[in-house]
Amino acid sequence: MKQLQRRTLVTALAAAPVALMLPGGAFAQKPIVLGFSQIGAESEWRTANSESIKSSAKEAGIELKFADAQQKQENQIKAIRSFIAQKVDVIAFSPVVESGWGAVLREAKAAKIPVILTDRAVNEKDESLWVSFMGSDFVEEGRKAGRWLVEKMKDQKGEVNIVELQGTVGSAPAIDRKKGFEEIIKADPKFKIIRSQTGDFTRAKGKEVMEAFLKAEGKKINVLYAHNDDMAIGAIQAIEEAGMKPAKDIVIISIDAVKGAFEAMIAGKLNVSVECSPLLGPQLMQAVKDLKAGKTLPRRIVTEEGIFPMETAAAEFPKRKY
Ligand code: GYE
Repeated sequence: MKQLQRRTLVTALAAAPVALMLPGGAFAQKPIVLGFSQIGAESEWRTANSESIKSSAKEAGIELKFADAQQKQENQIKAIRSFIAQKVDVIAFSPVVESGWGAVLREAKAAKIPVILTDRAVNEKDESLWVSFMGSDFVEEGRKAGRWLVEKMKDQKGEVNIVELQGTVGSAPAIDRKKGFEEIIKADPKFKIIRSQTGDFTRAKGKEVMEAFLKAEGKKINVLYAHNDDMAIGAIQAIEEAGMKPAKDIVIISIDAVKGAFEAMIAGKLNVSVECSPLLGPQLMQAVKDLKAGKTLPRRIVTEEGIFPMETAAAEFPKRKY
């Protein structure tokens, strides 16, 4: 070590608070601090996503400040403001809805704190407000659900009456999963969405809204398209309580492919689940490290995913990680 460096080190040492020194005399490197604003704990998907982020931060040695917004945008905005005030190194968040983020994102930019979007997109015009967006292609997930249905019903002559349980109003996955599904089914006029309402991505709401659908339409319903597994699982309960057989009297399609969906498929109550991976933690931590190392991140990092029809569920189940 050169003389000058040593002197700087000694000076730094003299000034350093005790917390900076590790047992054994080595210096603790200041960890990267990541502020993460999570939507809530509305679904099995979300729980797995939070778990992935927490465990991979620990593994990567990144100090994580984790805030749960209980599905409220105002809480997310508050959390992001507090991360800015605390001068974290990087902010990441999963925006509950697409719009209304401009002001807080401009505040982060003014404070020179890079923002990474995970899981859901925002619809702000100024794309310089975030450095990267990582997550699934929700439109494609909707298309996969639609293609599966078109194939399943290809020999059906009469009308196919569909009820749809939408995700959170104004959220990217609700908007895009609807869009992708409709794009595919509109090719054949026999497919009709006769009811469509939000179940807010939760089991309880999925059940409640399905009860209302059944009351209004009863046996007319041929298909349920749920924007996530939790709502489908809630709806399955409603269908059984109405004395009908899920996956037989009503064909059920959902999205996420969480463990609960596999259990339902193995039990013969859910026909298919389109995969949407919540395991974004490792790639988020890598991105945070890359940013701090001065690298430029790709603007878009898309998650690779598949589709699991009921017939494949038993063989796939042991391999599932969420
Ligand atoms: O499909 C749903 C969750 O944004 C992809 O949010 C996520 C969705 C997921 O509540 O279960």
